[in-house]
Amino acid sequence: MSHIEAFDVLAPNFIANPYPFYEHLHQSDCIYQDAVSSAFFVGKYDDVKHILTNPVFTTEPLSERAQPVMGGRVLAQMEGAEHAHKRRAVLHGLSGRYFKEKYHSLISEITYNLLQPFLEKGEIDLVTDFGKDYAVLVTLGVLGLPTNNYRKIAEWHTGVANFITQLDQSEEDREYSLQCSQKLRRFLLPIVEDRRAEPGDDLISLLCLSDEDNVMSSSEIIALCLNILLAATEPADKTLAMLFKCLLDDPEVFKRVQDDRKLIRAAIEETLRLHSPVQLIPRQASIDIEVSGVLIKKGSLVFNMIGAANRDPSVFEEPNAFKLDRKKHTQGKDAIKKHHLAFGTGMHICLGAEFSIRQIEITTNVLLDLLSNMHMPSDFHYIERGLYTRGPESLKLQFNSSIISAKNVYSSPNAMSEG
Ligand code: 2IO
Repeated sequence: MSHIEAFDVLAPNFIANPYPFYEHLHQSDCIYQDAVSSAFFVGKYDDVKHILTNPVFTTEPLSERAQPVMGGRVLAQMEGAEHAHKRRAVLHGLSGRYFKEKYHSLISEITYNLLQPFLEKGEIDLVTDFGKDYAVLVTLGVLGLPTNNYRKIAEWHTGVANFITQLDQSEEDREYSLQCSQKLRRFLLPIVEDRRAEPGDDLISLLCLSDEDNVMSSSEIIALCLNILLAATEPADKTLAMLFKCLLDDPEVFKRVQDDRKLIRAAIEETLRLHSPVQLIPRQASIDIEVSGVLIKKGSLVFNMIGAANRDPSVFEEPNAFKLDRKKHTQGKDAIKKHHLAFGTGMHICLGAEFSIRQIEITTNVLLDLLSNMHMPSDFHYIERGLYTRGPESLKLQFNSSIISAKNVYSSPNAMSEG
């Protein structure tokens, strides 16, 4: 193992821009062990992939990081029959069939409704005016939860998310996060019980109904709901805003995507690789084990640095460049190997991956339809935030819009559903 300068993941310069550090990790070709916490930081693509697909590395860190605010175990902490059954139930509720029947029109309507008040102004902040509400509303829609009080739910969700993603929370903030979690669970309990008695066609009802031999208790369903609320909401506004930042930074790419909407998917995938909204995936070694010549002792905390692995120069040519055609150039048997790790990999690979790409694709289509001549104001100061989950703090856009055509296309509930 070659040597690497000490670094501090909580230091302001690391948080402001972790990518130079990641580059350094790749250059020194090593796994870094923090002297203070003795945690390992893994940045090489092959090492991260190896760790995430090897069950010797467990998801035990989540029992401290997530379980207290989830009110139970998250899917990533489960295995065997329980994992298979619950994962299948959620995947079913997010499947293509429901997407066509419900989610497609739900997502385009939410997008249009949130956009509508800004169309005349010709200006919107894609994160603070749009993305935060958008992310919560889509998740609430999928779960079939009422949206009249969605700002409250968003507030509770933020409290819960902070517990998990802020590595240096104060005692006071932790207490607040736990209160948010409790409020969310109190809000969900009567709804889950109602759905059990009188099922509808939403995801909570599907979870109540799924598989007679494996009936889930209300507290299990509530923990799953909190898991879904977090996993679906937290990365959504970040991915959308990062995508538009990438498009706006490269007018040629923007025009190609604008003119050929089939390219939106490739643009989303490349955004996820280059600006992974989930930057860290923690694991714990359950035995002494060597990775790339480094001994990782039993019980060690291992941070898989997704943001680094996805820019590994030995896997991705010109790793810091946004290339719309990247996938085309990684054909053959290496194609799978070279897929980015933004959704993780192995048995706990994100179950919402396909749903989330379709979600962002629909919203991007609506934005491209309604807003023309999009640009960031010249005095806009761009800042990214976050170490565990990361994204733009704000993304100011100015544009021209055609309100008349917008109303015709998006205000009727069935206008966007596919035949
Ligand atoms: C509770 C970090 C937003 C998940 C999670 C820590 C478990 C799991 C993930 C993603 C994204 C969140 N891990 N979703 O990385 O459910």
